[in-house]
Amino acid sequence: MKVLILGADGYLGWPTAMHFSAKGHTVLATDNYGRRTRCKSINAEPLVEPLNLDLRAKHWREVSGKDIAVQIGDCCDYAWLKSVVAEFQPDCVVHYAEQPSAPYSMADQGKAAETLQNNLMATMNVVFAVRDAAPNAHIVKLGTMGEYGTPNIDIEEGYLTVAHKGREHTFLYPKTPGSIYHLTKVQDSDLMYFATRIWGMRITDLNQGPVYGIDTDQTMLAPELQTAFSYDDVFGTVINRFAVQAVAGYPLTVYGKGGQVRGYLHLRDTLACVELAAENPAEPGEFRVFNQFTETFSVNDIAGLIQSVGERLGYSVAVDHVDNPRKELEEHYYNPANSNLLDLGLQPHFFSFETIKPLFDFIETNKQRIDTSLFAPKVLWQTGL
Ligand code: USQ
Repeated sequence: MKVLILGADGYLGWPTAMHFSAKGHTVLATDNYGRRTRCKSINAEPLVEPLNLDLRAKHWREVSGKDIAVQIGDCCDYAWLKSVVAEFQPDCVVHYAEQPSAPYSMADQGKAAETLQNNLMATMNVVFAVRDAAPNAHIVKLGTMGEYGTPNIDIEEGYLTVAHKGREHTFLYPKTPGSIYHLTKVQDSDLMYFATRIWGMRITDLNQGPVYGIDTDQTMLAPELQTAFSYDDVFGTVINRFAVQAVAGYPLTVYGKGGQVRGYLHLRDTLACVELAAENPAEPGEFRVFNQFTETFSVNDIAGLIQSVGERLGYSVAVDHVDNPRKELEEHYYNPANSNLLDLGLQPHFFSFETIKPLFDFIETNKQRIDTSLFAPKVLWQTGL
């Protein structure tokens, strides 16, 4: 397959590019380095800032003998994006090119507007570029489990059949997002569903939970192939943050009561899921939704798991409950379905000492770079930064 990866400089994007390349696909990796700009703008550098894409592609060539082509550009620039799609003629477009942080989107009006502008414009441009320049290509789009929120009924995969006054209809599952960022993902989903119904496009929406881990078969091959790893309160996800806090000897920052449940997955499983979606494309006119996580945990569960792994590795790990900066339910029903990817053959890497130890090893190696001022949450959902 010819696979176009949009947002290839991110935590998920670069490992995805190497994964497809390792499997023998032809990969074009693009990014506008927006993640780097945003991290710098809030003084929240990753634990290790990776090499730029050209240099990483060069190292990948040396290590694997395979090429990843790189183009730097912004998906909000339609002329650029359309020319990339027209020239490359992808079979599959993996779309990660969004502002991915809920706290960032809640910091102030400017960052909320930037998130809306970037995410909605990028997705609209991807849809039009594929429709007009490579109409048979399959779009694999990163959505989020947070689109659903935490409703008091089971969460299905994408759709809900509603019985009303003796008749039935199947709709996109009703969404209750909890941040401006998550709201943009809901709006993306509506736009893409529209594109499949009206223009017969082929789109898979991967509603992913928070990802953790640093190691994949390819990132482990050389330090130069590392991906971006954030642990700050804005761009870091909770399991990665807790692992860094454990290594730094900082009490784990459980927000509020810690009963918030989400669906989690290891970085390795993100790659497997995206590959499964790409290799089993949606049909023309089909808007396919997969809930992309492997197991559910409350924040308290995660704190306990990180504490036990950390203590087994010789760290002394305390758990703190800090005032919740977000507006979210801290005790709630949560029962999301996730059988679609398992049915396609996903074999999960569940949380365990073995799956989490490489993360602790990576953090220990870079321990001197940890900035403990990045641990406490600073963005309040009610008042911003
Ligand atoms: N949390 C803590 N302590 C922390 C950090 C987070 O208790 O130090 C809690 C949050 O309040 C939340 C849960 O942990 O209840 C998950 O937070 P998170 O920061 O790991 O994840 P979130 O902000 O929801 O966003 C992340 C990614 C986003 C992705 C989303 C999937 O940044 O790109 O879409 O996970 S999901 O959460 O399913 O919407």
